[in-house]
Amino acid sequence: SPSNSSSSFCSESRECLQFDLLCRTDEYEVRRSSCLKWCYASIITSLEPMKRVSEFLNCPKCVCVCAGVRFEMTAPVLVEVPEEVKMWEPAIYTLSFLLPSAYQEHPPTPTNDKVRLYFSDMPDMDVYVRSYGGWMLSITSRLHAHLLSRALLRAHAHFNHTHHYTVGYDSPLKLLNRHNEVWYVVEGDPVCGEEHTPDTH
Ligand SMILES: *[C@@H]1O[C@H](CO)[C@@H](O)[C@H](O)[C@H]1NC(C)=O
Ligand SMILES: CC(=O)N[C@H]1CO[C@H](CO)[C@@H](O)[C@@H]1O
Repeated sequence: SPSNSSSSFCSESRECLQFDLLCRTDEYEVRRSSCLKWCYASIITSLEPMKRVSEFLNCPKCVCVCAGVRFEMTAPVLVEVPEEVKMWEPAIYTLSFLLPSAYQEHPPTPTNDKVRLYFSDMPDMDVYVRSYGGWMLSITSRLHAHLLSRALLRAHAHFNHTHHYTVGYDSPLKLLNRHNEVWYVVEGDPVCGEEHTPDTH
């Protein structure tokens, strides 16, 4: 289930996604998160999609309305970004946030909000993660996705190339020590690089 804030970068939300750290290299981490319910909305936009994330994270007192129910925000907020899109071209981005633990068992019934919202189970998932600080703009997010994919190719790690996730933890009100991530979904066995694998002999 979601955990209450524990990791250092989970500083603003009471509940954050819990994960197991499988391994870490100088360039990325491999994490495993278990199957949980997320609230998500697909938006077609040519606007800076990260602006939408900021709007998502900037709701009063960190409460968001999903399916007519007001939730205290959890972290992180995920944006699924298709790889093939050229910047500023309209594209479908899917924004998701983790349902608080109180709603994991019985999510509310989706209603017709302005943005149509859905609930879904995200399956157990291993992801390659690169973290960065500062403000999450499309251009920085794409740069870090590019750097992560380069590192993964060098490591001969297999991952799903059709999309990456842009991952935000902080509301726009937080000015210092901001934490953002990009994720690629692991395909096959996670690759960590020999020197850093925990069970190296
Ligand atoms: C990669 O992700 C896309 C979109 O989620 C999915 O349709 C596709 O099946 C995935 N590819 C593999 C090999 O799992
Ligand atoms: C998973 C977990 O421990 N959730 C708890 C987080 O904190 C709230 C309020 O303090 C509890 O109600 C949850 O059970």
